[in-house]
Amino acid sequence: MVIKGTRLFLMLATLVALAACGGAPAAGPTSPPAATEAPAAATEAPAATEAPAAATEAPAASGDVTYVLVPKALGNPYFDTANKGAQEAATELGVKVTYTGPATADATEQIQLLNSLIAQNVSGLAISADDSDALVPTGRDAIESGIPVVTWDSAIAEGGRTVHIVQAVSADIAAVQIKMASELAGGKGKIAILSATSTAPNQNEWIALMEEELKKPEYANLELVATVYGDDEDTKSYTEAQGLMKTYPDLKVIISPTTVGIAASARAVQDGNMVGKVFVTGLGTPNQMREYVKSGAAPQFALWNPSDLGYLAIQTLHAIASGQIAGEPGDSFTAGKLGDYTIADDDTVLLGEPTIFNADNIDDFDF
Ligand code: RAM
Repeated sequence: MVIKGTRLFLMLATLVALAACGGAPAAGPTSPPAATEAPAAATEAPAATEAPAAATEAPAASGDVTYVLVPKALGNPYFDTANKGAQEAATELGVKVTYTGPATADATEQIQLLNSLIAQNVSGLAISADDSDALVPTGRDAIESGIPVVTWDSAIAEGGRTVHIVQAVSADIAAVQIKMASELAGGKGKIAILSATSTAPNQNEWIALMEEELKKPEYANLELVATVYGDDEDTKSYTEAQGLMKTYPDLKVIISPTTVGIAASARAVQDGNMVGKVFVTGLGTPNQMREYVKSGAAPQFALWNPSDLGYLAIQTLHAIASGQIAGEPGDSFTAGKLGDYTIADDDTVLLGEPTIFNADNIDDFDF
């Protein structure tokens, strides 16, 4: 949380941080936004070292264009990987992409940051939203100011975005997690969900769809006993996982549809000597989960490629911001190495299908 008196400092620090990763806005006001709009996470900002230098050296094919990739929160390897893909797209397109977000996955902090970026008149925003509805007015403000808004990973509701990039079909993401959980539970027993924040648009959609999936006859013997929230913070997620195992001594599976929660849960299972009794599955990154796949704490989990997601978000944003497409349903564009995409009727663009990771393939991936 930001202490009021520090806001001006944080705001200035953010501007410096943005500039440090090649992110000074190209056009628009250079005067700083009002202090109340200062982002809370300024001091944690941009992974400047991860941005390829070529992003600033590439030919300025589109002039001085600066897009901003905004994750739910900084310090999450999933979002850092998305930024790698975003920087790759920036290099190819000859634009700048800066990476900045709130310190925690908090919608109020994210709105403050976005207000600041809108005031700086950046060329486009690519956002993973901390709250679907709360961000609509902010997204609308951006669009009305001529700043296209592409959401990716976690959507702002329609009206507050131009287009949303969907990582995989949501029902498939839910179904694969229940299938993996059922396999690990041997088809019967208690299962629990350990999610991110209680407002996370993507996790909440997947949880609702998992509850639907559990109504299928083949899952009649699985009992969902609890859904808890680790807020995409490692320590809180770890403590919540411990709490689940204590409250439900015969718990079979923890499903964690978040890369932070799944790694923390697997660690809690391992530290608590519960490997083989409680299994963890859900959505994780191979590099964070490799150890737990091999120990048996989390034998299988799923994910899409976050780098491709960040790459597609920037390619889509550029297609709209440069006027190649209006960003309307039916519009088609080419997203560099990923090929051709068309915006669907519900303002979405679909990346592809999730991959299941297990002992057989985990070493083939490095992200
Ligand atoms: C976390 C975040 C992100 C989600 C992944 C699976 O990193 O909550 O939004 O898509 O998990």
